[in-house]
Amino acid sequence: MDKRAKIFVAGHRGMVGSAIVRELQRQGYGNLVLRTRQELDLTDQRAVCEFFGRERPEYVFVAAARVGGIWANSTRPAEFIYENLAIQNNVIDGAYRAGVRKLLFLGSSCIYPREAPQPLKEEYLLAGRPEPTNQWYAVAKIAGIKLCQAYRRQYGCDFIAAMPTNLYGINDNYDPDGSHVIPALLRKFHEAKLGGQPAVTVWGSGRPRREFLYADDLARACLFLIDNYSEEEIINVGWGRDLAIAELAGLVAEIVGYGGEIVFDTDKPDGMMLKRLDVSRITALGWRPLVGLREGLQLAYDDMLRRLVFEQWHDLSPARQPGM
Ligand code: GFB
Repeated sequence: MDKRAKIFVAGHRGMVGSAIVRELQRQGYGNLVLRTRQELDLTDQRAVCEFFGRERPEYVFVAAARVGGIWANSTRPAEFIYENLAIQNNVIDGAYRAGVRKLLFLGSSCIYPREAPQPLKEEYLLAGRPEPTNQWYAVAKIAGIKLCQAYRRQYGCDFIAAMPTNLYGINDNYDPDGSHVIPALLRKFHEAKLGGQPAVTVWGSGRPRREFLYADDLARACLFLIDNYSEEEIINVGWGRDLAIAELAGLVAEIVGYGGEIVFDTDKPDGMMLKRLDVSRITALGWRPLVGLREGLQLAYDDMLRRLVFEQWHDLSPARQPGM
């Protein structure tokens, strides 16, 4: 990308979009087009079409999505399937009509079949049924991948799709019912420490394993892929290393400084037991993550504390986050 290129980051207020904007600015890209949800509703086809016709960006990062943790995914299926389908239909088709030079669509590791072999290779897409707790989100994201592939085949658009592993970082969502596991645990252990609570409850058995990537590492990967990847095939972004949720809970307790007991609520879902990405394709291109889990958790905790000084918990729970 030329440093003067006009770049639209869809979803720039959420965790992933804001990380992409930070990275673009850090690398000296100054011609960014950004719209809040109030300024441009991405589920509104006409508004999105008009926006693209008027602004004519050259590059697009699709980081806007309805995202959430396991509980939000399983209890609000209509929002997860409808809003994601609408946003990606409008943005991808609008980008094609406006002659965008390159677009990067963000999917998620949950697009892979529940029973797929580990680690998850890109070719396992659609080789089996998705995990039931997030099937609605997965089906929408798979449709987004297929849109990019179809527009490439029929219209020759340079639209690529990256599949990040579970993400965390600055600007995360801390709503207890909507959040992913890392912000949920940071908040639970922090509140338990302040309140002197003897135990913290962690959902599920603690046995599922997850891989976590710091959002700023994903942002670096997105810029890297825009410059170095132009294939129809999807591409995974992660570490290729995972840990059990019980181990993660221990690590978060240590970082927060909580010394009480950790108990597991097996009435809550485990979701996929294993979800580790095969990252050989992106590492062969020369990209690697930089922020390890312990360091990233400390940075995320510092961000949570900083935001809490100025805001209340309900302000740390945005309705729509970019996503995975
Ligand atoms: O992060 P999480 O909600 O997403 O949950 P998924 C990961 C694991 O952490 C699950 C456990 O086994 C949860 O049961 N867990 C333990 C908790 N305590 C908590 C807690 O307090 N809150 C939460 N949220 N989890 C999501 C998908 O699946 O992953 C999305 O639903 C998306 O569609 C995202 O793909 C990346 O990894 O299970």
